[in-house]
Amino acid sequence: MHSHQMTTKPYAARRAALARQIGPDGVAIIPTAPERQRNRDSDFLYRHDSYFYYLTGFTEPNAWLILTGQGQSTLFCAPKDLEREIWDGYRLGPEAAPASLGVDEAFAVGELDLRLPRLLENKSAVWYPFATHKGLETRVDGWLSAVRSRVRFGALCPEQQRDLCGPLDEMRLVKDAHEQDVMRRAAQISAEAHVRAMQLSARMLREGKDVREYHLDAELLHEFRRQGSQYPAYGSIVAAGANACVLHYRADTAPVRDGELVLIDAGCELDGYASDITRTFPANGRFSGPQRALYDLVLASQDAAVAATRAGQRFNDPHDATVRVLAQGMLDLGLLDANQVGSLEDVIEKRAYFPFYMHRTGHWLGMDVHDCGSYVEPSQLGETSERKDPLSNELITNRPSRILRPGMVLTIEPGIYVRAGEGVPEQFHGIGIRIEDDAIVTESGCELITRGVPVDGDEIEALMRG
Ligand SMILES: [Mn+2]
Repeated sequence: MHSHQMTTKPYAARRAALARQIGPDGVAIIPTAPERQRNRDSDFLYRHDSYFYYLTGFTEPNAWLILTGQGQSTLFCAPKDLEREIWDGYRLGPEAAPASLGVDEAFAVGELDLRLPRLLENKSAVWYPFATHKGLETRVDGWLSAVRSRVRFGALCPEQQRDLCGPLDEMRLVKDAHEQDVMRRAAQISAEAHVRAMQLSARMLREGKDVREYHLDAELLHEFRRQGSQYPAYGSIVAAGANACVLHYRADTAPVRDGELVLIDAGCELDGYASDITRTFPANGRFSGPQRALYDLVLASQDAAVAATRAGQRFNDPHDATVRVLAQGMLDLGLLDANQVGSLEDVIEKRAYFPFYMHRTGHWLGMDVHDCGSYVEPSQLGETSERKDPLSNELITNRPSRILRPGMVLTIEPGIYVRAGEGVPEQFHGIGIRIEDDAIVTESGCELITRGVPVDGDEIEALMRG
């Protein structure tokens, strides 16, 4: 896709860092993703494996990276085949791979079974991603038994199998300069796509047209592709009116009505990296009073979360900050009745806000939209405490949540979802709002990389005016 023009430096640096972690007697096996059939002889659009791409920058299917703890890298890839390339497209091929990708050597993927046992010989541990590739364990078994059949000639067979996800997830959690740069560009493209979708909605309504969710979805896609993004990073949510209260709603055929809100949760993937933006805006470009009251509450809760996002804070801190602001707002706006639920502290303690705010305030973001990386602090794994969940009565084991470090990237996405129901003020019925931005953690705070599309209510109205 873009391997011919890429720099090999960041990938070589990551391979070297991983080699150090698996140790001189280790060897790692990293396959890319398989092609997947959609129906009959059509495949789904191909997407490489994120771990594999992280270490190679290579986007072709049918490829494997073998990395020794001494830093020797071997790539197996599809061989040049002019006839196949006429049908399926260009292949890099093993002859060109070392110069193009910076690996030490490369072979045709058909030689994998022949060569792999030799690469595993005399190593003490074989590393590969556990529970990630169907059938990989069985293939490793086969290669190990091939090594074992040679032990009487003096070969040593690895005695340990280790999960490569451990060290790789930790590495991927902190984004290097190259990754941050790609993520900033992905975020900017997505922001511009959101601006266009907002403007299209207002314009079509002004022109008296029949606006559907798919019109706005098409506008997003157009801008993603126009700016070189390969595809959406996840299924775009374009939810008109009360559809916004369905958390995993997808862009469908529902009409976008004058007077209602539209919630769009969509982001492009650029060169392997995701962006993830949610904006909620009035379809016609003007908030009603109740819409604006809830909108400003969610925005205030996001401000609080942003203020709680910096190196040294914990992953849960932005969520706790969000909940405090949202819970107070629910009391103030009459969504919660203090006579029934008690004080702010009671609302937080008993999770009484849950019917209107039922998800977490963020997640790691990277190559995968819900990116890898542990949410608990590795240095405090043993510090457990137990509490009873006030809603389910389940006993939950808590561990201290992750301490944020510069270069970690997370989303900050509070929301409020008001379904019609008894005791719920009617003016808020069917309103669903979420505001989501992507943040790179810095020493002193965080860098919001998605503010190319505004969040302020007045600014959104201004950009939607004709
Ligand atoms: Mn998200």
